[in-house]
Amino acid sequence: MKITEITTQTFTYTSHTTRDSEGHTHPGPAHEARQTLLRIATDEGIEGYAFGVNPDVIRGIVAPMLLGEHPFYRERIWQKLKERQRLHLGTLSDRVLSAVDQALWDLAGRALGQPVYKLLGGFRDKVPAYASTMCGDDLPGGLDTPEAYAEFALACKARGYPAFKLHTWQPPMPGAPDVKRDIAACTAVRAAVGDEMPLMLDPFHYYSREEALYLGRALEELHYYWMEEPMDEHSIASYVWLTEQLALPMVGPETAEGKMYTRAEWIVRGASEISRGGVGDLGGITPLVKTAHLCESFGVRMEVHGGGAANLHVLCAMGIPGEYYERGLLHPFVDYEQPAPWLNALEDAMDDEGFVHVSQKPGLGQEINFDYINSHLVK
Ligand code: XYH
Ligand code: MG
Repeated sequence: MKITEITTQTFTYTSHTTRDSEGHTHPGPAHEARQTLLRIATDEGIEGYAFGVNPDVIRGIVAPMLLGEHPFYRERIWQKLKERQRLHLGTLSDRVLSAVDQALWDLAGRALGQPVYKLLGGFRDKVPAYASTMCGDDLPGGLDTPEAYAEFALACKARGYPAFKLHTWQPPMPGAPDVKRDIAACTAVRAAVGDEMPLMLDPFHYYSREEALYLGRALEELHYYWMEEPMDEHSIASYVWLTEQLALPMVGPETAEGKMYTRAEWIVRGASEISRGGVGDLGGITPLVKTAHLCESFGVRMEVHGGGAANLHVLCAMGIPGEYYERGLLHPFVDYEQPAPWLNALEDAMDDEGFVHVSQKPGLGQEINFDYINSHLVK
């Protein structure tokens, strides 16, 4: 089998979320947005798909490297793309590698008639989800006050979520960042849901050591389950210092570049108790599985960053399983139970007990609406 064609299709859809100047998502007025489908085709008629690539990078860098390759040689392809990144980091990002790797895993599953997690070595078929909120805002009735977070946490608990993670207020929101306001929101949520529900905080990502310590000590008093990325993750020494001061587990790194290599450095230096990574951060399913095995070798749990089919398949194939599937980002004004316009079904439908079930369909199991895509193509 050989890769004979790599194409992209960019299409429009109506979005109800916007991004602020820092890139955080919030509810927003309906507006036209664009998405891109990556398609990898072979001489045997089997195809693999993924979403969210830059067509120019696929056409200019990726396609010339992959055409003629056997699509099952994912490790060789991923290594070649990783090496090519060195002088192309501005274009050949980990997110591009992630989409290409996901499409190759999807293709293999479709070719062999198996869901990806069973190709990886299945461990479980469902994962408990935690509710992961959008960042705070100033929308009346949104996530604009500590009481609003408490009310939303109760709604998520009633929906069946076994755990709840706050992303609190970030710049450019007025008054952000504010450690005391973060603590007020965490206190209100704990008071609302009671002492048993696991609660986590993912605050402003650039607090000082002193602010992060002050915040962590407050979360210990509130019996929070973990804290994530309170400081710049490029300073491993700061996280080593913080973990030495706190019993509260630190989870990371999430956004620090460097794939599984960075996760290895954090583990050997004791910068966090729980590791973290997702297909988007690490460059695909292939490196995320490498990282899961690295963590297992050190007896370290890895909490997977972000939702989506690819992350869910890896979560269902982990020997030391990440405890939760991150479902979100959620907000009182956003109906998360509606699938994306280009999919016929949610990738992460959750049952009443708070479990997300991995697809048993071949490949990644995304139910792609090709008719929708073809009728909304950008000319
Ligand atoms: O919006 O800054 C953010 C968050 O970082 C979010 O995008 C990300 O999904 C996360 O932190 N998840 O834990
Ligand atoms: Mg995070």
